[in-house]
Amino acid sequence: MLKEQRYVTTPIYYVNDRPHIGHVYTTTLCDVYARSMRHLNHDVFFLTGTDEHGVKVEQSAIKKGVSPQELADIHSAEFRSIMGKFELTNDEFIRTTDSEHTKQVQAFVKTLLDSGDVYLGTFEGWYDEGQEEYHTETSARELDYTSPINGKPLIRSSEKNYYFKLSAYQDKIAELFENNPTFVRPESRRNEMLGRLKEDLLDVPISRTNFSWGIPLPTDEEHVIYVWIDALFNYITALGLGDTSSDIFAKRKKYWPASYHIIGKEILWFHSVIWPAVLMSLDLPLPKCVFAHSFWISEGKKMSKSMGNFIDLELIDSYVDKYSMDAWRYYIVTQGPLGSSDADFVAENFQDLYNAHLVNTVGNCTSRVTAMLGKYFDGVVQTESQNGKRITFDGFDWPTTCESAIGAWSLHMEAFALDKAIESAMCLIREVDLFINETAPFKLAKDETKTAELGAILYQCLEVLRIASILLDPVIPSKMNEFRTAISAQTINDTFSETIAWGGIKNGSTVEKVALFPRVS
Ligand code: ME8
Repeated sequence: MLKEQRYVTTPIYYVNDRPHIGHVYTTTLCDVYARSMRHLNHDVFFLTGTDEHGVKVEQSAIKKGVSPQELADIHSAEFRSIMGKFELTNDEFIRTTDSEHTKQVQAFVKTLLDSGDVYLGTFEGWYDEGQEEYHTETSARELDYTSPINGKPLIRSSEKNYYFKLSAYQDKIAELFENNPTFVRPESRRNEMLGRLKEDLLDVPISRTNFSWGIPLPTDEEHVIYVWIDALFNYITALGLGDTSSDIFAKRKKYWPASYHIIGKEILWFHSVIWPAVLMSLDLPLPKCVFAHSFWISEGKKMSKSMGNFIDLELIDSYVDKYSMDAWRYYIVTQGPLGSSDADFVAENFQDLYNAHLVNTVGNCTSRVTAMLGKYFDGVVQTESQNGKRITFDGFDWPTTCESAIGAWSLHMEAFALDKAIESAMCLIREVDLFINETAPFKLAKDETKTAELGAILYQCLEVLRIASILLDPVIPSKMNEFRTAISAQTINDTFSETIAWGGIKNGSTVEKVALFPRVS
């Protein structure tokens, strides 16, 4: 079967500081998407990594008395370690100090220099040091001359740099937005960009001279490549697109263009305007979608170390220890800021959601069904048929219900509506609870003439739970794996449509009682 490619990327993370909930969140979203696309038998490439050059890293290193490379090594290793820890299944972890990356960035910049889209010029504007970004007079005024990210004053600054003629791409970018209404999602973010695109586009620096920790400009030693240009290229250098004679290119060129660049809202301009214009200049295809989620805030306020509401790895660990890694993943993916509003991380909400969704729904239903099979049939799965005919129950056409849930799940996952996809699986489980309440197997168990019905009810419950467990697998992989092992279900193999089809559980197979999500107070 010919597989389709799916390429999903996270931003690459700055190594001037340690990872926090924001980084874990974006990467987990991509992980859920990547896992679901693998289940759907697509050929997936999931990229993450670290952004290691620039003033911020240079200055942090000076403060700590280490070299920028040493600082980058320490923090990049910590970012890499969160991948294993949070069960994030990235296929590659790129570092912008990797020689494969730097070599290709120089090659791309050389092509830009030769294309006529780059010139040496002087620019004066309002500079956000933390974000390494220039603002025009209008946008600086709107921001009250302070950084929207860290609140520090913008600095009036003038620089002689190489500039990319973003202004020459004004019409093409406008066309891109017009012709592809889903190029930027969600729609509210797209509208923000459309608003900004009404102003004349300013050319953007691609080189800097005020620091040295960066990739040297191939044609002018006084300049290093601007960290944002260096960083954006990671999405294609990881695939070897800048070195067409490499093995990496031969193996990975098929993944471009990306299906999704998943990012936070604060870096959307770079990804949805500057990056496409650079790709247009290089004559390369554009990513299919840039999806910008909103921010986690904490206990009602912007996260800040000085306010004491910062969600760092240590705090995350305390949740993982108390509730399990899967519970952590479930909470951030279903309650996180995927849409246009920020999401508030509140300890009480975590506990409530854990109890309602994981303990009372997934945990309770799986333990209820496996316990009844143990009690009434010694843990042996019965057939759902009698005299060659399926026993059915009024109002519950399970094969059809499951089929439509699987269809909805697939569509939502493909569209990166992860919360909706997960909800379609949770609905199945709630319906199993309803089925149990309506058919009352515990009553049938008292009547020997009803053994066939009882066996059929429990078969159907277990089979729906098995199917739901495959659909929930991308978000809570360990627990769902534990469940499928306990019910002797086959592993999720290469043919999704067969594995997920009704009838996967064979009668005669054995089932152990499970307790997936213990109650926590
Ligand atoms: O911007 N809530 O790196 P970075 C949710 N190196 N997500 C958050 C968040 C929050 N409160 N805070 C951060 C950079 N994030 C550049 C990117 S890409 C070519 C270069 C997440 O370490 C979110 O994904 O500051 C955001 O875009 C990213 O972390 C920024 O990470």
